Amino acid sequence: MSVQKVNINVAGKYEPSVVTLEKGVPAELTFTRTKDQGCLDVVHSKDLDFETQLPLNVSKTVKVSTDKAGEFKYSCGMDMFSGKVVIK
Ligand SMILES: [Cu+2]
Repeated sequence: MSVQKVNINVAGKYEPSVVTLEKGVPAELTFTRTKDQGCLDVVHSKDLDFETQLPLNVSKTVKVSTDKAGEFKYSCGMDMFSGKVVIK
């Protein structure tokens, strides 16, 4: 089965800030922080059950379950910046 792979650039915000995934197909989000700004050196999601450090200019990949449809949030370490994953 193919894997849905999405790259998210972290530079003072998440780009793209909304990612749409197909339900039931394995998915990976790859975060790359390219700006040394704010507390974006951690990205985490209670909804999607991941947390990872984001060293500058190092790509980090997290697996995302797509078993459930819906809208799920992730955010920076202090929950100031957020992005959204839409599964449908
Ligand atoms: Cu923050």
